Amino acid sequence: MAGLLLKLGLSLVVLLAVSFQVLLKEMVWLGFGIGKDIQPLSDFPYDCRRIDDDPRLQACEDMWLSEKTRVLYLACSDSIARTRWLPNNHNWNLTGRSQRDAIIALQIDAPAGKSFEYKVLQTPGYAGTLGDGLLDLTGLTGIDIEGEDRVELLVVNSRPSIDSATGLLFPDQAAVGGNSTVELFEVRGPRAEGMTHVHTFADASVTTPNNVALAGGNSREFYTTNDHGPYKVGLKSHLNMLIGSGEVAFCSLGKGCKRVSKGHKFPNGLAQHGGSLYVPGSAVGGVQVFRIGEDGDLTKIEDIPIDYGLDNLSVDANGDLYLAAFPKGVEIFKAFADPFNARPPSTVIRIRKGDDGKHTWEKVLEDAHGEALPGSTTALHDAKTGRLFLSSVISPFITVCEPRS
Ligand SMILES: *[C@@H]1O[C@H](CO)[C@@H](O)[C@H](O)[C@H]1NC(C)=O
Ligand SMILES: *[C@@H]1O[C@H](CO)[C@@H](O)[C@H](O)[C@H]1NC(C)=O
Ligand SMILES: CC(=O)N[C@H]1CO[C@H](CO)[C@@H](O)[C@@H]1O
Repeated sequence: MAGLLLKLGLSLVVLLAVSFQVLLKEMVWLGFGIGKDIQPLSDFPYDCRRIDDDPRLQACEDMWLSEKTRVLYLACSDSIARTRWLPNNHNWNLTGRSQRDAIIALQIDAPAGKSFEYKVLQTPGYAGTLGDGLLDLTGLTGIDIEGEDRVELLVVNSRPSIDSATGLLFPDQAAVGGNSTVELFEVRGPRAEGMTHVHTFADASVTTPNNVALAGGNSREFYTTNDHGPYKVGLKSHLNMLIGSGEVAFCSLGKGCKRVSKGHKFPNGLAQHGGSLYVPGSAVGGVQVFRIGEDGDLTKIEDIPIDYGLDNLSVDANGDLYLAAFPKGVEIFKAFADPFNARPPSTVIRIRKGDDGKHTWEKVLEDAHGEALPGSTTALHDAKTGRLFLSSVISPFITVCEPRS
């Protein structure tokens, strides 16, 4: 037994040493932005403004634009609470858990001062965890239902775990990890005051979900990234970027979920377009492209190497992909430590498919000094107006960039 343990221990050390050599170099380069020309905002043809005096537009991890109804849905939280409770970041302080996470429905064609008219969507009838009615929002996607004004939203809900022995929340969540689920809601019309809960996806293959993407033309089948893979807590959870424990899972209403891809290094905001699934990596730059097959199975078809730590991807109406990226990965950790004062640099990258079917990328916006952009975790392009919306899991504001005419 001792021999076996030693052997296991040794192979782990060897594995780590090898990973360190290969990976650490790349991570250090990405982490400190070595060898990059990080440009100031003024180099780009946009006028950007912060919407920074609105506590409801805080810590909006993710966004989805309903092209049909021109409503931008944002998964917003509370910047301070994010530093207390965020299972994907190993923050386990239940006392500090946000009491006001909500989906914000922003009417992007109805300006109101420097902001826009919006509704904070209520969730009547949604029980939350043990009847608290709370949501713990991170990833979000949605779909316009054909022939109707209705949209359906899928959200990642990073909930705390319940101790089945006591029927109460585990007092020490750090020991057991959270109980993240994916929730399906429907919103009836662009002016709706609330959203109706339709289904909770809770599954053993959905362990550390970070973001969601539809698999096809409905909300009943989707992909989610387990950013830490199966490891919610413990050493392997902390080493996820080195050991590449990240996964992609596929869920189908009624059939449950299964893991369809492994070996990812902190995969996060994935996106689907035209039968392909795009999975970015935060720890090691680049986007992996998969073809969606039978029953959610994935076949890798392309690697798009990009030397930035990448975050959430979104697709616009033209089929272009927009990526929020960290020119200096380490700066985002500072933002987590002090959300109200940090000025992390950020970059927005656009990926386009060429006539030869291959993808190329270019930088469309960068903010070397953190003048106006949040430490972006999501960038969304409104193809109709050319505007860019930027939001961040931690920043206490969102940013709107208007193309300069
Ligand atoms: C947990 O959160 C509460 C409320 O925000 C805070 O007062 C407390 O200091 C936090 N505890 C730790 C250990 O950080
Ligand atoms: C996790 O959430 C699901 C769905 O609400 C629930 O059935 C399950 O008991 C929860 N498990 C834990 C450990 O909290
Ligand atoms: C690295 C990072 O911040 N990625 C974010 C991408 O979006 C998911 C959910 O939308 C967040 O949980 C991640 O933190």
